[in-house]
Amino acid sequence: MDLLQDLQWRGIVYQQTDEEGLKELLNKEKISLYCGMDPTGDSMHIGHLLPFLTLRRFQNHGHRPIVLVGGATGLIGDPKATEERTLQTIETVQHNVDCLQKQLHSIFDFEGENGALMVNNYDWTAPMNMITFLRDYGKHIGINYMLSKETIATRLETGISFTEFTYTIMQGMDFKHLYENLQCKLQIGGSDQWGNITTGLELIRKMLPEGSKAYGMTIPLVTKSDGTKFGKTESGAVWLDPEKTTPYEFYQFWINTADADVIKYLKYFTFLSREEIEALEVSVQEEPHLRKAQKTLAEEMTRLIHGEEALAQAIKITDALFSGDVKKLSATEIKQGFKDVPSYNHSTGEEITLVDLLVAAGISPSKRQAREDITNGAVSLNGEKVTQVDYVVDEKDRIEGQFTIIRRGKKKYHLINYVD
Ligand code: 545
Repeated sequence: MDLLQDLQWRGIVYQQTDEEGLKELLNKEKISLYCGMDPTGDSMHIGHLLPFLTLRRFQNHGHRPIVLVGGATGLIGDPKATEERTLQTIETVQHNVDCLQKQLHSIFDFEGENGALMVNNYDWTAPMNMITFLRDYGKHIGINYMLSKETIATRLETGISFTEFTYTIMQGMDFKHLYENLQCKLQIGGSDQWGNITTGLELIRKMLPEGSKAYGMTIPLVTKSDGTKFGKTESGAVWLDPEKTTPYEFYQFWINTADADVIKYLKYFTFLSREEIEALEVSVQEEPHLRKAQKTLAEEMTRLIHGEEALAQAIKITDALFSGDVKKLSATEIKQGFKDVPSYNHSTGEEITLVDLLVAAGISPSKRQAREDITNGAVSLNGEKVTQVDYVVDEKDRIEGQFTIIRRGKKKYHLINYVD
């Protein structure tokens, strides 16, 4: 199976500007291709991932990926379907560029013959003056052509500034620049990028010598079988930045994938082979309770984004929470695994009876209830049941001096933090 067949099988190809032509080109040579990202924030979330993982698939097949971060386009703003964006300061954009470049680094291989290139369109856009822009570029792009682009057409109803209206030409200039300077022949992106990709093809066709030929490909929007938005949890987006979404939460997100979606996501997001994925498909059908496909997906994704060690921690936390045996967890693991659990600050220097602590932390509604909970065997400290009503909580109950994990009932966890 060649690369394009593999992409088709994975369901990754949405639209192509010239399917036959690209097939021929890829059969003939190793190419350079690119995908861009605007620094609208300081971290990617999993909704941005698919085009870049697709770029990585091209790299695995010997092609050279060019990863573009839009230091210039990020100052302008790709028109959203809904409303005009607020301009960001140059400092914010620069900060975001730095953060995103770091994240993108972990997805690609920058060494060797087809090592990835990281580029920033600020480098060739900022020096251009307005007269060059209007005479050399603007002249080739008709207003009617621009108005027919989906994103622009949608925004005509709600309003669009000249700034955002121009955006598509800027992205088009990038493609032309990369074609001329790095022989970049293909741009890929999400389905929302079709209009911007084709503007680039237009500039290449009109401005460069005859026979200059480039290609565009878009990737489908990731959907969920239940109709809700992919990549969102109750606490918001699933970020690649471990400070925003811990590796444990990241792992949990993928583990919770529905049976109806898991095979699709394995195809989209992992580098597992067709045989491996088809075996997991059988497992979903014949032994769904084992959740082998979900476990594999969660493992592959957490390893890819956060590395082997973070994956091992995520699995350890998951197992500890499942079995209740939380004593083995380190303080950092507790921080990750109990991020969303109700917590209570207690002063480090003070011992306290378990009954008082249960009431103070709001775990039991009254002292009477707290005593009852303890004698009923419903309360455990760091995974061990406590049945002694006059139990005193002190240093021995603190994990690494920082936390006490209290569980009331089967699954209700609370975290006690110690503060000065
Ligand atoms: C700029 C200049 C170029 C080529 C591309 C661009 C960026 C492009 C764009 N892309 C989106 C984006 O989102 C913000 C990410 C913040 C971390 O706006 N005009 O930058 C998304 N893109 C990935 C996919 C996308 C797209 O990064 O293409 O479809 C999401 O899946 O929305 O020369």
